[in-house]
Amino acid sequence: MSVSNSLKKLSSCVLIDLDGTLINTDGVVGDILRKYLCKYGKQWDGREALKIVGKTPLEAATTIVEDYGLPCGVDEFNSEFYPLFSAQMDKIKSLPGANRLIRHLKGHGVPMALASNSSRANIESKISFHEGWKECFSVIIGSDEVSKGKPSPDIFIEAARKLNKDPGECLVIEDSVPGVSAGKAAGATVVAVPSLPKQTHLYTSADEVINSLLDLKPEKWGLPPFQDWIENTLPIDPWRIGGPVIKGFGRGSKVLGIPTANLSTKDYAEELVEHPSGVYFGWAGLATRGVFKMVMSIGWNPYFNNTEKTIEPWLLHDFTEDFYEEELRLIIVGYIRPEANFPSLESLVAKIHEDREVAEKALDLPSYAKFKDDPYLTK
Ligand code: ADP
Ligand code: RBF
Ligand code: MG
Repeated sequence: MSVSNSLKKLSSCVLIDLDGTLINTDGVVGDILRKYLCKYGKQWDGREALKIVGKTPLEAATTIVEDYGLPCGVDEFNSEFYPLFSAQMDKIKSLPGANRLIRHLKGHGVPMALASNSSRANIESKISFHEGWKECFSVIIGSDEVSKGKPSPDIFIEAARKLNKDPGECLVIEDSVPGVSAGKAAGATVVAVPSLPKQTHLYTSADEVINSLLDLKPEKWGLPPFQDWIENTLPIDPWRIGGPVIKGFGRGSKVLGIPTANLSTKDYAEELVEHPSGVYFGWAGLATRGVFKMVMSIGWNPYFNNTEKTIEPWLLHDFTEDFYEEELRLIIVGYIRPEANFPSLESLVAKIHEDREVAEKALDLPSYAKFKDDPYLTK
């Protein structure tokens, strides 16, 4: 999957997809379709999302009309869907790390093109809600400006041409399978950031598959490195979550020797979209016991291949008893790494202990230490 260093082409510019890569369009589309399909007595099945990711608007509409057997034509569907979608466009949020990435590249003078299967007019409307984005792109190109949308390479070839670059000098960043195919067919280097979980196996033609934009290492592709990592940690906007400690799979202490006090993910569905799965750290408060350093995983635990996402903080303190059902408060202040799979339980455990050391040390840095006294932890 990853190319060896000797074969690796260095990039001097970036061609980036919009929906699912920089913004969470699927969230809003899903909300609209859920209500819209009700009208026809149908139920929106999140799994359909897989089929429409990366398609042109016409293809996506055709798929929905056919799959749900709607008694309307594609044109009628579009004429009803688009006004609903336009009215909600301001609610489409940027994805984790999107702002950081484009501001970093812009700041270093890296030429950037926005290359999307959506129409030019739609792209312009969507990015108008994100301050400063339009100015970051010297080229914007939609599928209505070339003869064929992705997976055809046309969009990326045209974007490169307008940047006066050879596609081979371009790094494409894409969330969808058709987008990755388009980038490779154009001759570009492609980093995939799948927008749907557990789909890595579908992206074998990409040069690299990363979990979120937070994991992009621009220097791997000849672009300027991010400078915001501090001692192997990436500061994030502090994220406060809390609730009663719930039962997990009973594996933490038993199988790994690492107890994790699980929190319910139910109340945090929306915020979890804004925070990719991965290993994070911060401070944990238990009203009657105090405030402790904490390192945690959020996600599906690839080694165990869970079907449900879990939130699992390991409090860095020896407790003499369990504290199930007690109110646990967390302030998550930094990111360490994506979740990974491991060849053995020992190597998973060793990695978690490495995470613990990174977190323990980082939390003494003033910029992270100051949150220890936050009233949210114990109130
Ligand atoms: P579960 O799968 O139910 O989460 P674990 O084996 O992971 O079970 O154990 C977690 C429980 O252990 C927590 O809910 C908490 O009550 C207790 N516990 C004891 N020490 C710690 C610690 N240092 N960090 C987190 N939880 C701890
Ligand atoms: N599980 C994984 O499958 N992959 C990981 O990379 C991973 N990293 C973790 C990092 C930390 C700091 C912690 C506390 C847990 C991590 N786990 C990971 C989760 C571990 O599998 C989980 O806590 C146990 O399965 C208990 O439910
Ligand atoms: Mg646990």
